[in-house]
Amino acid sequence: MNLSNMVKLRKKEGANPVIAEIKVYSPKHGDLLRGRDPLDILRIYERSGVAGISYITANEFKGNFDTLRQICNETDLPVLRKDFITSKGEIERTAEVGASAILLITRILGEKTAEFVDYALDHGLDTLVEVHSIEEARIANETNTTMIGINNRDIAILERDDGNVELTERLCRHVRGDVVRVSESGIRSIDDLKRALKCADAALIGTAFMMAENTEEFVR
Ligand code: IGP
Repeated sequence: MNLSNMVKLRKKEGANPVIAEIKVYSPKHGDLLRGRDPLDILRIYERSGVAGISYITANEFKGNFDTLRQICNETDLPVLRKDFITSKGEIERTAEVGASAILLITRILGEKTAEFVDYALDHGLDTLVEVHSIEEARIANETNTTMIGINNRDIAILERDDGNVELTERLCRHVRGDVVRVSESGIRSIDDLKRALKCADAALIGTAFMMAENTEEFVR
């Protein structure tokens, strides 16, 4: 099942739909793996009943494509590839490795976003189009994307911005309602998650999940 349908299924089941990120490093918090194997984290996430897995392949986050391949091979859950995608070749590569979805960032792609969305959809991928302002929401709304992500954090200054769920609350009504809406970044607690899910269909959580003793309590 693809990522957007998995989110809908989890919602129907009464769970909190969470896309859990295997985040090995954060520019702000440093190493998040603490000696663990990314695949061990994968098992923990799977057992918690998350809707999908996210993995960042970008260098800035010490990610790599081989680990993405491993994750895709090792799980039946839909996998989202996160990166700062600027070329269609990267979309092809993402589809080939067996990922379910790809992140496309309006801040980077601008008016080319719609074309990249169609290209990804044609390659069988689900698309998560990321926005951080009303203007970017307008760009995302005009595409055929299946999911729109409100990034609570400003990617231009990376993780010097902690991110606040308040942005999800403010931007949600500017995002088309017929797509899966995802609140991304800066979700630190179950309270934050509940706040995000009042307007969004799903939440994308990295740092808090990498640090949590119990990820299951976020999901149920
Ligand atoms: C996860 P957090 O605050 O839970 O660790 O955030 C995720 O949203 C964040 O890593 C992210 C990201 C991105 C990373 C959102 N958009 C684009 C790299 C590229």
